[in-house]
Amino acid sequence: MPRKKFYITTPIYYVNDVPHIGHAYTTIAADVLARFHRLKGEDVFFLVGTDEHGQKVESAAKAKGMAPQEYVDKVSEEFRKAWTLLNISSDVFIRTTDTKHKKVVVQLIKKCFAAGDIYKGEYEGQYCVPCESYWTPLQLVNGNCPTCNRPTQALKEESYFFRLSKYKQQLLDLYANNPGFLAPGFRSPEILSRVREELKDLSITRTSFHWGVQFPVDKKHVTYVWFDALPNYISAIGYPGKKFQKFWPADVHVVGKEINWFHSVIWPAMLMSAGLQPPKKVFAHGWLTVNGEKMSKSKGNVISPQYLVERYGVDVSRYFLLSEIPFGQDGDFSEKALVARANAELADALGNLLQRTLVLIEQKCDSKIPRPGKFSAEDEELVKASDILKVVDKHMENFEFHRAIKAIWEFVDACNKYVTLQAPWKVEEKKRVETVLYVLVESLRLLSILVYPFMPKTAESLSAQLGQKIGNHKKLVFGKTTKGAVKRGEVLFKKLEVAGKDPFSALDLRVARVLEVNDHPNADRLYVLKIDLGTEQRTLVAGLKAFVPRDQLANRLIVIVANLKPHEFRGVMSQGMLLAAEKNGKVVPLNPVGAKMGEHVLAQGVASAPVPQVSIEEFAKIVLTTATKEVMYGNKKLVTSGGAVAADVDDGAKIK
Ligand code: ME8
Repeated sequence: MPRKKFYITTPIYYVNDVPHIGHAYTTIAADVLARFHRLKGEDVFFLVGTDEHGQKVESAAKAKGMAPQEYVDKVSEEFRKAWTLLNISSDVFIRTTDTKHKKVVVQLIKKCFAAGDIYKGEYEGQYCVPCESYWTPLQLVNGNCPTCNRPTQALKEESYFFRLSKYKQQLLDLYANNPGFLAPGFRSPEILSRVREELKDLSITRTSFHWGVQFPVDKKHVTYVWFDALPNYISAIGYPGKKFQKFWPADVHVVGKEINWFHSVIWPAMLMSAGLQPPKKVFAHGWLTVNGEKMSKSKGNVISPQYLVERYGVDVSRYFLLSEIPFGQDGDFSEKALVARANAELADALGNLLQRTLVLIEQKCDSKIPRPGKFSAEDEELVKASDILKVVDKHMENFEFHRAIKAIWEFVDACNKYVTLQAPWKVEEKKRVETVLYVLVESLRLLSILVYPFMPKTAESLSAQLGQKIGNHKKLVFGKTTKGAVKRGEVLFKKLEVAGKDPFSALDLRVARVLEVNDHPNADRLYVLKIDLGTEQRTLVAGLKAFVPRDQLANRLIVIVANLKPHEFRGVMSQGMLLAAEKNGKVVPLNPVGAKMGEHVLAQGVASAPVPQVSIEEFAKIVLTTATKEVMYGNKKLVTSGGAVAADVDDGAKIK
């Protein structure tokens, strides 16, 4: 019997933005499924990648003064790095600028053309440039784009169309014959009614920009970004070759709800036109907010995968995102909730269970896993409680990660209760002690397999500390013959704290280089600076014009509050604040002597744990001053790798 195959994909993310927690959320969920299906013994193919063409990307490259290819190479690499950080076990990272991919796009378009499904027409409509979407007057919200709420523009251009309307009945049949196709189920009524009522032909080419796949039917045209992006799911598995024959149709495309229409309607219709099978399922999950707010660059509350991993660790972040929010629903990411869950469920429940068990085996059995004696009723009860694979499997099949985790943690709780009640440290009879400890080791071995998809590193450490190799689902049966010696290593989870206790630790002070100094268009006393943080460029507004000549600012290093809530100064948004020292009417920017661009500025002896954002009021409570021309936080110096941060003013200056 050949192994069952499982082909799972994430969206390919646009490279006009750097990776953030929203992208991480989808990708982690898909990774958990991929790992779960590997444990089931299936032949898994897991695809991730980047969407690199289109007007948005062309404009983003231009804004950075880079050639499009150079720009997409750079940002695509950031996604790759983020997925390595988050321990994503993808098989292929597809890029739409790959030559092989572009060939498949052309092949697919030719097939649709040959089927009579592509024709030339004229497109007229309200167009949203950032979203690359035309909208009908009915779809606009107060005249603005319904997705991003920005103004749209009336546009008319020659365009090729895809006969989407022709596939109405076939699409409705697809949904009717495959009840699991539109998932989660509560999203299907909206798709069904839109397909029934508003299925129009789709404009699939543009002439207004160049960065994309040339349209094979007419070289003046560039292929619309979705007609270029969606085929990644077949180009990545070598359409029309052997791998494609083996893995297509995809078992599931995991996407965010805002791109459900493209995946559930347009993509199957394209495939039908080309004579190919539609995927088996599109799962559209909900939207994440951060502390109750929509994430946005201008709000400055975007959380990066690096931040998550550095601050909380990869497994804690993975666990939290999937245990907290029912997949499919909208949900909120809050660091307070993360810390509470991590401490209770990970450090206290799972971490302590392992720790207690290992210490007892060291003390009572010289680190060797003992042979069990006869099982008591309580032992048998725990064995029964360990038999949860079926339940977990059912939840995973339904994409209900939070339920799967809950079922696993019920077992963790049962184990903890068991240790407390059996209290092996008090028991006299040696065989009974050994039996209890054996039951615990075996339970933890099962847990290592159960938690593996969610927290692979933790699972590996857990099984290594038990002296075992991590198993698959075949090994997920409570046995009586597990042998070996335990090897206590690092604790699985350290206790976390919500931000630092010292208010300074919430700050993200960083060294930046000034690239440009311009006058503020609407304010006499303000400069508008363009600065470089190494990882990104930003705009800052600074009230220095009366104090510092332009040429003394240009190209020098400064210190900024990088996580200050962005603020608009007379029409110019300042993304952070330059720090300067003021005393007796003299104002000088802080001087990070010998520092490197982008590095963090710390207060000696204060742990740094920057939060995503601080308000100006919070910042104002943190008093910084100067002593002997150095910048101080209380009696602690502000430092970089170059030493103390300097400010050429008298002692006791105010820093702001
Ligand atoms: O749409 N909450 O790319 P994209 C949850 N290139 N998920 C979020 C999120 C949030 N706040 N923000 C983003 C595109 N996502 C196209 C896809 S596929 C052939 C082409 C996740 O960079 C979610 O998965 O805008 C969403 O669908 C995706 O990122 C959008 O990524």
